[in-house]
Amino acid sequence: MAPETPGHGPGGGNQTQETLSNLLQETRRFEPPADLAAAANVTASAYDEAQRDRLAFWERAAERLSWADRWDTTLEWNPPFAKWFVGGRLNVAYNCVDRHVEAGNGGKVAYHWEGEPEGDSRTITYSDLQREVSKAANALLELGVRKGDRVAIYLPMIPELPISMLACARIGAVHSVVFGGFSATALKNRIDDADAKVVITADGGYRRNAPSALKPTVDEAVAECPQVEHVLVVRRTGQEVGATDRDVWWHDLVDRQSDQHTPEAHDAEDPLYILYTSGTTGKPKGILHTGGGYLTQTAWTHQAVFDLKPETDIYWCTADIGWVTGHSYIVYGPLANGATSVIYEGTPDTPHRGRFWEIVQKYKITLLYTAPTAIRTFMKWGDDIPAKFDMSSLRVLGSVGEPINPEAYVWYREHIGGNRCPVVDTWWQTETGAIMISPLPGVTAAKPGAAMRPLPGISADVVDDQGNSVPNGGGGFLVVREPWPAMLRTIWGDDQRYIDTYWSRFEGMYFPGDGAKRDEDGDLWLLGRVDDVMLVSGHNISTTEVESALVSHPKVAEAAVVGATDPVTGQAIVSFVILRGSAEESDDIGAELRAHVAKTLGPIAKPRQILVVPELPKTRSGKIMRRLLRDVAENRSLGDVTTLTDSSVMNLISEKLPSAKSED
Ligand code: 6R9
Repeated sequence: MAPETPGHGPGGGNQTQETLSNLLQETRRFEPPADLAAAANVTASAYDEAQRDRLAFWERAAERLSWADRWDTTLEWNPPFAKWFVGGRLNVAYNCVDRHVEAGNGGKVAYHWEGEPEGDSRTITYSDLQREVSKAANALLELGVRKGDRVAIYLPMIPELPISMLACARIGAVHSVVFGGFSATALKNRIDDADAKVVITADGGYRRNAPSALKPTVDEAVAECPQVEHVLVVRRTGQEVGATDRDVWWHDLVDRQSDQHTPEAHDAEDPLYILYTSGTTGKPKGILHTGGGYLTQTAWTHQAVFDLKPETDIYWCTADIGWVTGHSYIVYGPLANGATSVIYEGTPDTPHRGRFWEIVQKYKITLLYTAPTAIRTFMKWGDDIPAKFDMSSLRVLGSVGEPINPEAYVWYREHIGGNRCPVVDTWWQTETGAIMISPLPGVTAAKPGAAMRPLPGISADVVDDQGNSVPNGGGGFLVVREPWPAMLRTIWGDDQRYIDTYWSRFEGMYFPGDGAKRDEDGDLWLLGRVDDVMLVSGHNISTTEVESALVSHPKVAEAAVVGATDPVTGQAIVSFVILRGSAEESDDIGAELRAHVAKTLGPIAKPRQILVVPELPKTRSGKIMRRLLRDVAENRSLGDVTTLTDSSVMNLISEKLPSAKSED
């Protein structure tokens, strides 16, 4: 979701001394638990080591993997094109699967898979995974897939999804996973852009207590994709599927394959996968990742940020594998580390709103990684739901996807983590491939809402409009100054767009499109997309700070704010809020919340309007789409709604604004 037009952002080009206001003051601190700190995988010395010699630090991280041939050059940097571990050769699937079996851990569980229908579960050991991946690799070879070919994967959250990805990685084919909620047009565009010759899908998956079909969408998409030679179909729901002459059932083809396959080593810089960003507008960008650097950083960060102890931890990342979080922290990072993970197919409210906590209790999850959108939903549903479950197994909690409001962080810490577990707020992107900015659970005295410091080996900074570092207490643009192993290598088929989108705003720096501030202690706070920044009476105010102030009111579960044109102040702040389950909507809630924001952040940030709404528009990966709220607030007809999860939400919101009309 990086900007299409670098140069948009705080200041709108008309720069004053202040790039982005720093309004929110937060004094709460959470020290790492002493026992965790004493046994932590990574200690404070890692920062010094990486500081002394960044490349040597990443070499040591790469040495955690098994290489067929060691690299001769750690980094080849022809800005903005990076190559890591040049000359090195490895097989990513071997690293994720076979080497654990060879080390005697074949009986260890790789995945506890939990289907949405209760009681529908599967346990997959590393030996099972080795056999399944080998069979799938042999099947792809039989279908004519060769090294470098692209395979589109459009599957629900079932074991065949990671198995398919690993089968591609094993033979050197490039996977392009398309989130199972995307439309036929979106799927077709992605198949075309990557020129995929095989599509792997299923009849359907389970969602909200019902089978939800996938195959008809694939049929519609591939009808217009002559380059697709085969469609490999997993039977999951048993729904009727229309058969075409390109279709082949997974159980017919894969089940009869040999479960032996010898992985060959691939170049560290051979493509591993393409993943289209969850961008809100424009042609999707195919973010290209390669094997060696990507696996190095996902594996290192996963054991560092979650303090993973593979022998004892049970880890659960609730993301969909269709997003980068699932690629890096359900599939590649955890498997490279030999972890035991849980994969859950369904939604958090099926068959009841305690499903997540029931899963935590059932598998005795120790490490949990989820998103602010989910945490705010749980806050809205009420504290009594998680209270019914035994979650004493948990020891580290993670957050990713959006800035986490301090109040949501504290709620997560208290109601899920029993005030015992550190919360790590991890900032990164599809483009960065792996976590970049995050606390370390055994080192950092964390502040609620702050991603804190760049991880060892990462040179992130906050700069002003001219690209100069802002002093402590200042806000501006987040940038990365040095290449990192898991960075995107380019946009698939479009080097120029890669240069324009990420490397043109600031000379020699990667610009992710996010705003940030560096507080008085030098710690980093992410402030949302710079395109969303509001310009009120000459001040650049981030949506994040105002939203966090609203969420800090006991009646508010979730908030989204936008700047709407205002004759007096340039832009005025319009807020959309969802109340907590326990709060009643009263006539004076608007006045109460406006006063609360003014008191928390100062009068400059006081919203002009507060609208209580039942839902907020979100992307399919759960990020608030402020652009559409801006359309509502400014009485415009709605822009592109194709990436919205549920377009009826916009009608519900428009009804709340008497003067606004939605033409959706
Ligand atoms: C991993 C992922 C990337 C964008 C990113 C930023 C936002 C993600 C965040 C965060 C604040 C965090 N974002 N994590 N903002 N704090 N901890 O989400 O990838 O789907 O590509 O989105 O998400 O705006 O630029 P992706």
